[in-house]
Formats: sequence, C-alpha cells, structure tokens
Amino acid sequence: MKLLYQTHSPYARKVLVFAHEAGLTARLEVVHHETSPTLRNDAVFAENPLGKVPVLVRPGLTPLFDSDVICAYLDTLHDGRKLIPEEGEARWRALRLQAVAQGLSDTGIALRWETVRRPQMLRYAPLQDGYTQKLIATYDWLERELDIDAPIHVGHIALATCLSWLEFRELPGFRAERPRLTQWLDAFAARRSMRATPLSGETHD
Ligand SMILES: N[C@@H](CCC(=O)N[C@@H](CS)C(=O)NCC(=O)O)C(=O)O
Repeated sequence: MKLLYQTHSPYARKVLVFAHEAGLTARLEVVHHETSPTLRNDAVFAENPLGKVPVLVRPGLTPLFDSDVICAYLDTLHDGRKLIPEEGEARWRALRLQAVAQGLSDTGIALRWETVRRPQMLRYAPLQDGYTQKLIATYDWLERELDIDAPIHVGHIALATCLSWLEFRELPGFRAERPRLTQWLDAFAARRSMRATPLSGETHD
C-alpha cells in the first residue's frame, strides 16, 4: 500500500505512528507530497477530491482518507491489541480524544493562516484571537481530562502528533502550567514510533 504523506503534516504523521504501533510499516510505501489549498497537487487530487494528505492507496481497492478512516482501516489489519478500543466507554474516550486532537490541529492550521500564511493585508486579527482562545481552552481541558493511565490508543497517537506539530510550528505553547500534559507528551515522544517519524520541512503555498 502507498501512503501519500507529508513530513510536516500532523495528520499524516498520526497515521504513520499508528502504523508503527500496529506493526504495519513493512506494508507501507511512504510517498511525500506537498499540499496546500493555494497550490494544487494533481497526484493527490487523483486519489482524494479534497486534495489533502494523508491518503492510503490500496492495490485493487478504493483509496482511503482521511487520517481517522485510515487508522480505523489499519486497525483491522493486525492481530495485536486494537488501538481503537472496540467497546465500552474506552471506545468513546479514545474517539473523543482523537476528535479533540483533530480539532486542535485544524485550529493550529487556521491560526497559521492568520499569522504567517496569508498575505499580511488579508489577515483578520479577531480570527487570530478566536483561534488562540480555542487552543488555550483545549490545553486546559487536556490537562484535566487526558486519560494518561489508559493503554495507548488512537486518541493518544493523534494528540501526541498534534501537540508536537504545534510546537514544531511555534504556535501558542501548552507547557507552562500544564505539567501533567507536558510530562505525558515528553514520555510519549520517546516512543520508537515517534522517534522514527520526525517532522521536517516548510509549507509551500
Ligand atoms: N481531516 C484530515 C485533514 C488533512 C489535512 O488537512 N491535510 C493537510 C496537510 S497537514 C493538507 O493536505 N492540506 C491541503 C489542503 O488543505 O488543501 C485528516 O485527518 O487527514
């Protein structure tokens, strides 16, 4: 299978970390692509009408996107402990954390448009403030709610890849006054799956 990837995408890295944790990397060929809504990538559009990575291209089967769907699929391909709990409250906690992490990455990207990506004269300060408030509120929520003692699941993978991307892009930080979240991320970042998938590169708009 081919994974249409990007070395500076939190969503693409989430899928690749998931594949490492599930023992599936030998089945993936990782292909880097640059994407931006202002710079069309035809090869990505050919597989995903939204023009976004990650995409999982499967021989003889339809391509899969987005990262949530790809992770759910990958979880069906291995015999180990499921990284998306199959039942009970554990399932909803994992999926809810994944949703929060996805929203955090979406907000971080939106904030970058208002701070560095959009030409200066088109930036809108109230949006910058609104997105920043969402990041701060979510960091506070995570400090209270993160299930640090649960066995590793898709929500943890999504959150670790999201938070490390927010730091990589120097977006508003979470470390000050959130020791629980900080310690958890530092421990997670030492995992082999995270060390094997470093972030690098600039956005091309
Ligand atoms: N919800 C999607 C988000 C994917 C996404 O936004 N990918 C970015 C890279 S970080 C992208 O390809 N953006 C190109 C665009 O917005 O046109 C997922 O979880 O996979």
